[in-house]
Amino acid sequence: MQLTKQHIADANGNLKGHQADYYYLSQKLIDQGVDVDALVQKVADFQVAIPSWALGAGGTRFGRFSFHGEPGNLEQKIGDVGILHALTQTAGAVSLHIPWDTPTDYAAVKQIADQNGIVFDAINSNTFQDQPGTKHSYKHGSLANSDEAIRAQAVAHNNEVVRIGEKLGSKTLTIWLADGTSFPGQRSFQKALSQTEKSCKEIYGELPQDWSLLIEYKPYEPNFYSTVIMDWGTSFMLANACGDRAYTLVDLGHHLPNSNIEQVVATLMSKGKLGGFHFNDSKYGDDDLTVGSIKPYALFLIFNELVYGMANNPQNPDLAWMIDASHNIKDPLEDLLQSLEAIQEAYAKALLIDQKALEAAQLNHDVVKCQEILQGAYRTDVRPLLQKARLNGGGALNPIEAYRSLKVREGLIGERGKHTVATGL
Ligand code: RM4
Ligand code: MN
Ligand code: MN
Repeated sequence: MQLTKQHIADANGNLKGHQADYYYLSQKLIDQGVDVDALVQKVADFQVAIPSWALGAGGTRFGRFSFHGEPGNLEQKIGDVGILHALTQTAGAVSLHIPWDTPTDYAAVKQIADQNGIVFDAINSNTFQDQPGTKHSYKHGSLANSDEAIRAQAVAHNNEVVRIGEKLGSKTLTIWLADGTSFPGQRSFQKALSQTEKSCKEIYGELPQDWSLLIEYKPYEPNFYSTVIMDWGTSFMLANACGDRAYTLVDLGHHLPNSNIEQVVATLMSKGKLGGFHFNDSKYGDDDLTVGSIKPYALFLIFNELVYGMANNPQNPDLAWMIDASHNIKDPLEDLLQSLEAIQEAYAKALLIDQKALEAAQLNHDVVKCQEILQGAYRTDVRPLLQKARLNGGGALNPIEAYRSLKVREGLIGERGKHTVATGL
């Protein structure tokens, strides 16, 4: 099922209401000195990768309720990303997870991606599960394992993932490790960390010259006592040990409650070491909920630092943006549409912050004014700007309404059947 511009224009119908909203908001912003066209263009240029594992229903430890019409293979998954991109014009990339989504027919996969305007962003390895046919088990760790043969197998897997990515045009490898311990005394912290550093350096050493390495961190789960790469500091240290093209990746759900993620972002960007970003939202742990569904103001504050860093830290690379959410009870595509909208909304609001006025208020120690500036931007309803950015690219006025009125899920069920199950967690 491919959505054409005509399908979407039909679903959009009359644009008069939008035009009136856009006119009103843009006049107000122009009066405030905002370059509205430039802002709309920035929003339109912001592309977020969809992970191949997020297109089916996610499970929990207690069960998994699959969703009808799930993509049954990689080609269908890319087709789903194409639907998201056609509607939103902001999901022009896919992030594959190997071996869940190892291509069997590269030419076919590339052709479907091309047809849908999708590129291959960061590619993810998986040494947190055992795969059929592998000699050694990762039950007691992979890159951190005390057994050299197991570490070698995990390093070889990462090298293989890079070779797969090279065939698709990807330029970035993301490593997330489950390695850690569930009980005190189970393993030496120091040895686990130094083995991990050695393994990461081996992987980095085999990377093509135009590739980068992203190192993700997470404080706990699946291990409940310790995780080897537990926080941004550990990831930063490993990235520095590897070299210039190794960076830290921040996943919003991978922090202990109440961590100041915006400050982590600012610190890493000032050092030129923030390479990737995984969006989701959470209440308690790595909940992988829809972006902006729980803490939208925190997301806005994080975007404030990202926007500042993108403008002021030329030493920091372009970031690999990805949604890393799981959809246990919603239609995965509708959930992703909600996440994409929330990301753009937070980004557009952060772009509205008057950085000069904020700096002046900071230098005057005018704490009240600083808060007024941030909250003034946050309270602006920027949705007409997002609509404008989408419409300029041929996208939907309201992606979820269009998805429903075009009966996309019904179409997918018709093509794939009710009981397909996507690979992933
Ligand atoms: C992890 C982490 C990784 C993702 C896996 C599926 O918690 O967020 O980024 O690859 O889940
Ligand atoms: Mn992640
Ligand atoms: Mn996670």
